Amino acid sequence: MLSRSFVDRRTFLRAAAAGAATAAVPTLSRRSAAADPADPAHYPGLITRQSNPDNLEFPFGSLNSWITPTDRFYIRSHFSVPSLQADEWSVRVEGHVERPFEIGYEELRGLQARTLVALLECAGNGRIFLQPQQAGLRWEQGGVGNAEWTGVSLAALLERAGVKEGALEVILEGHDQGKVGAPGPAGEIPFARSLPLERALRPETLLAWNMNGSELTPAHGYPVRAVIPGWYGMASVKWLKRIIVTDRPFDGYFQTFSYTIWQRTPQGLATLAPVSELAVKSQIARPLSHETVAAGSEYRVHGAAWTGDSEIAQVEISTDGGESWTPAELDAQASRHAWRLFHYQWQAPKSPGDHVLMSRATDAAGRVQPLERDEDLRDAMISHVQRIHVRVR
Ligand SMILES: Nc1nc2c(c(=O)[nH]1)N[C@H]1C(S)=C(S)[C@@H](COP(=O)(O)O)O[C@H]1N2
Ligand SMILES: [Mo]
Repeated sequence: MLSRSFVDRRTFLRAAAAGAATAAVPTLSRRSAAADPADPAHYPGLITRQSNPDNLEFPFGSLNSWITPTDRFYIRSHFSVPSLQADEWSVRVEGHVERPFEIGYEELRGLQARTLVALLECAGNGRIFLQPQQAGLRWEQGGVGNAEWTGVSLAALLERAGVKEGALEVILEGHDQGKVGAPGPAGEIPFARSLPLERALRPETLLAWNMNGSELTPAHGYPVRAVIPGWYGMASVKWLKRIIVTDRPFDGYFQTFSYTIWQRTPQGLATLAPVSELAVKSQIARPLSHETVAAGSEYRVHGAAWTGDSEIAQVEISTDGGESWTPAELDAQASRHAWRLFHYQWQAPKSPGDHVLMSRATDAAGRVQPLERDEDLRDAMISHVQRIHVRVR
């Protein structure tokens, strides 16, 4: 499930040595100068988890559409939003290439465009459910959204630059920067993540300028961001500045000190790997945890399910704490790398009582959402089945 080119690097040993500090929340260096069209300090419809830098989540209980409207799409930023102007912006393609070049906004938008729907989920979504509590943003269920993106395949730019023999990864660097605190580098660093070359060359790996049919908002990466369908959100670098092809692994802060998980080698050793492909997961939007449901009523249980490089094959619901499971109905709207909405008509018992509802997704590759948390995943990839406590009265 994870790229082998990312595994077994000696530098992860250094990161491992600093393990306890990986959850440190980066501090910011300055207040955002950029403004969303609406007041930047207020994002109606989102729940604030942190201000300055602004991190906000979608109230998942209000899920009512396949596409998440832009003003309801979660925001995850490590530093303050850079103030950028499309007509002054350009991205540079450099490194292990034959012909490094720079391309501006208008020229980029003139290239062969693709539009696709893709889900982004923060690797920390659901962190509040972890026991013991982890440092880092306490996302509930709303660090996830499903949007339509328009842009150009990163592959087209890499082709123009001419990737040299021996290229291994492509680093995406953002315009935002700040201090991350010890044990990170002492000075400011930009947000940056690398992709294996194979992933960078997939046609659906986009440099996007539109979200849901309009230009990106400042918080979501204006003027141009990467969208890496099938991977956790941290790979979809916003406010793109540079694209650097390398012939060696990139061991940046955001893929060694943070956004990493433990994996087991065939010999049973633990080795650190960057978070990459999405795990199969479903979330119930309603009922909310501890919601009261009228005894004897017909209740529409609903939510969303998603996975990485596959498709949702089935979502099952349990209304008896996991004793028995019944398939939910999958809604018609489906596309690869998007989420799939589901619903289930629950006949609430006639007598009062407390019940535990659960949803469990399976994808076409045969992966099943786990019932228990895998502690090797540290504070990321929180995909285990959640127990929704409901009171029938
Ligand atoms: N330049 C930059 N890109 C970034 C980030 C960031 O802090 N800086 N955060 C990443 C993370 S962790 C996530 S989950 C997604 C969130 O994208 P969104 O804010 O548009 O929802 O952006 C990613 N891209
Ligand atoms: Mo994230």
